[in-house]
Amino acid sequence: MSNCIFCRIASGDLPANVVYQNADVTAFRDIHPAAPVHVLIIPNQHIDNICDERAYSSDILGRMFQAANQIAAVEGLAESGYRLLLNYGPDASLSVPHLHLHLLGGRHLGPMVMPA
Ligand code: DGP
Repeated sequence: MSNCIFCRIASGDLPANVVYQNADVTAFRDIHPAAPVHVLIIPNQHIDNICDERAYSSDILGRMFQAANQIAAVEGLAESGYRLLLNYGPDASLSVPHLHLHLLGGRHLGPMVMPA
């Protein structure tokens, strides 16, 4: 999708700090990092979000998680640990309508959800 920023990053049309890319996925550092390591893993093909049927018509979710785990190891997080996070909808503050997985680590990440 030509007007999707993450499609444009995956195609190389828009600059980003890309840390990993293969035929299926691209991973790049988040522009607003919430942790010392904050990488976004996206499918190269446009998939709107986790409710999009296209997320399930291939093994793209598995490939995204596999890439995330490989990147975590390269980033030195294998022993200290890390968090994989996927937002959907306004309550989760989803802001970019292209499926993406957040890889966060490099410090203690605290509680999974901010207490109410
Ligand atoms: P989410 O809230 O799950 O939709 O997170 C989207 C993330 O994408 C957010 O943490 C900021 C990041 N982001 C948005 N635009 C860009 C961009 O142009 N480049 C990079 N590297 N990250 C972006």
